[in-house]
Amino acid sequence: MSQSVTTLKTETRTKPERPKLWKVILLNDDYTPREFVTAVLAAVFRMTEAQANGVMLTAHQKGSCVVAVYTKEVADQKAQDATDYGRQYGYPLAFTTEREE
Ligand code: TYC
Repeated sequence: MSQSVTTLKTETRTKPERPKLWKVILLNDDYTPREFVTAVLAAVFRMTEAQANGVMLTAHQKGSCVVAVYTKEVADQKAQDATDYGRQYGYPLAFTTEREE
């Protein structure tokens, strides 16, 4: 009589983790000209002038505005680039990053 071997395979499926995302946040200040903020947003975050103007106005009126969401490395780099841009012209323009819930 031939022998047969049965093996049972258990497969554990784990849902792939969603990559954690980070928000880039624009902070209002009293000194940076509005047009400059709009230009930086358009250049660094590849927004249209109209989109950039809307984000600038929200930060101006509310104190801050979420600009975009990226992986941590990209968010940190963009926030740094945009902040540096203002610094080059002597403006206190500031961007921060915050983990998305
Ligand atoms: N509040 C600035 C002004 O009145 C304009 C400004 C808007 C600056 C948004 C920063 O994130 C900002 N000139």
